[in-house]
Amino acid sequence: MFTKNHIKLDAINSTNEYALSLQVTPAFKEGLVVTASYQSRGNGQRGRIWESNANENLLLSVVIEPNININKQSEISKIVALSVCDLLTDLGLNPKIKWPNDILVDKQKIAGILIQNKLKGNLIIHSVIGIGLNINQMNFKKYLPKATSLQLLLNKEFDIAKIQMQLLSFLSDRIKQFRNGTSQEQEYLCALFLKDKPAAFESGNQQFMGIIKGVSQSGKLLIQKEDDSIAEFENQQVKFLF
Ligand code: BT5
Repeated sequence: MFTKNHIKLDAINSTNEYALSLQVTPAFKEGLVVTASYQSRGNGQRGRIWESNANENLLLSVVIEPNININKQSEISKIVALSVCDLLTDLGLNPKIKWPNDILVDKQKIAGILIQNKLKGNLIIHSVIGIGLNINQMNFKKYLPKATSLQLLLNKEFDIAKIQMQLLSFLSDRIKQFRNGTSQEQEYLCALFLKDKPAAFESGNQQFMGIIKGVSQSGKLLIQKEDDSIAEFENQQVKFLF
C-alpha cells in the first residue's frame, strides 16, 4: 500500500503540512508517503510542537482514503497507534497507548501521532497520518511525559529506513484488517495505558481517582469514578496525573 509514492525531503517545516499542501495535485492519494530528515516546525496537537534532531528519528506522513463517516474517526487513530505498538512489540518492547495519541514505553513517550482529516460532507475522504518516532536520539528536552527513543531503551543504533519499512508494513496490515471488518478493539484495550488500574486524573481543576475502562465509539475516554459512574471525556477535558 505504501510502496510506490514516496517523497523524501531533507528539511521541511512539517511532513503533514507538506502532504496537505499536495492536496491540489494528483500525488495526494492513498499510499503517498512523505518523510523528512528534519522538521523546522513539526506539528503536535493543538499548536504544540514535535521536536526532533536532524537525521536521528522517523518523521513520517502517509495519506489514506478511509471513506468512513466522521463519527468513526477514532478508529483510524486506534489502528495507527496499534501499528506503532506492533513495531515496538516486534523489537521486544512493551508499548502502551496513552489515550488519545501518545505511545509510551516504561511511561516515557517514544512516539506521537497527528491525524488530519479531509472531509466531504460527513465522509472522511483523506487522512494525513503523521507519526514521529524517536529512534536514535539520546538527549531530549524535559517533556511531560519524559521522552525516550529506541536507542535509549535498547542500547543500539537503528537503521531509520528499515524501521520505516517495518512500520509501514504493520500499518498496511492493520488498515487491511480494518477494511475486512476484523475487530481490533480487544488488542486496543489491552494496549491502553492504565486500563483497569486506579489512577489520578484532573478535569476542570478538580482532581479525582478513577479507572480507565475504555474508549467510546466516538473516541471519548471512559473513566469509572469512585461512585462507580462512568464519565466520558473528550481530548483536553482530562489530564493524567502520573
Ligand atoms: C503529538 O502531539 O504527539 C503528535 C506528534 C506528531 C509528530 C509527527 S512527525 C511527522 C508528522 N509531521 C508533523 O508535523 N507532525 C507529525 P502532542 O500530543 O501534542 O505532543 C506534543 C508534545 O510532545 C510537545 O508539546 C512536547 O511536550 C512533547 N514532545 C515534543 N517532541 C517530542 C519528542 N521528540 N519525543 C517525545 N515528546 C516530545
